[in-house]
Amino acid sequence: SQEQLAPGAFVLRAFALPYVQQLLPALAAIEQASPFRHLITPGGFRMSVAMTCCGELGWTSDRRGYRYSAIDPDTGRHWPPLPTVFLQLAQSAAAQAGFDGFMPEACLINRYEPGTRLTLHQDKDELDYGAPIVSVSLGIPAMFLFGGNARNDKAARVPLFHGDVVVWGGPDRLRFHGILPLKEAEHSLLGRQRINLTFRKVA
Ligand code: MD3
Ligand code: FE
Repeated sequence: SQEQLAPGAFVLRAFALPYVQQLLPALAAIEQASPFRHLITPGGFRMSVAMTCCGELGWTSDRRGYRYSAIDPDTGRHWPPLPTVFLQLAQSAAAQAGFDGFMPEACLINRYEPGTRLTLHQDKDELDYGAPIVSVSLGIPAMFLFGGNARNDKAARVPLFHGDVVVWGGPDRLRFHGILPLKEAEHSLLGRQRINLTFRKVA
């Protein structure tokens, strides 16, 4: 099923389910090469979400700022390449929402446990706001906050479940968004965690 949250935001319920069996081993290999870590924000706070990346570029943060980098600062090596199954999933979801030819350079992988949250923010570290963002939810459910173009605009709440894919297009690219603290839960394949894959074209 397909729901439209806004002119450029489409929820593809359960779209990733046929890919899960291939996604999980690919994820395990990435995690082994570039382990999850809690980044420090430029303001000096440790993020409660644990992150890693794959693809040509990865998103990272430290006291000096947020940026994309070809090198994982924790390993000193390139981020692991984007697995073929990741690319296939991202491209077919984008095409389903009307974005043909999506070529993501970066896949940010966020790991949430019960209690973990992501405060309301904008994604402004990419240069190409024309390309969509594709996000894949795996594991325990989360409540996504979909705000407006100003921080104080009232945010809609959208529950996201295992296998859901959201495609965020042009006009909604700069909306404030976040994740409420996750409720205690356990998923049969992923245990007490939610994994979110976010595919982006950066430049
Ligand atoms: C809507 N991640 O990594 S993904 C992030 O579930 C991030 O881990 C959330 O926000 C997560 O920056 C949400 C979906 C998402 C990503 C970017 C957006 C939604 C967006 C940019 C604009 C509007
Ligand atoms: Fe974001």
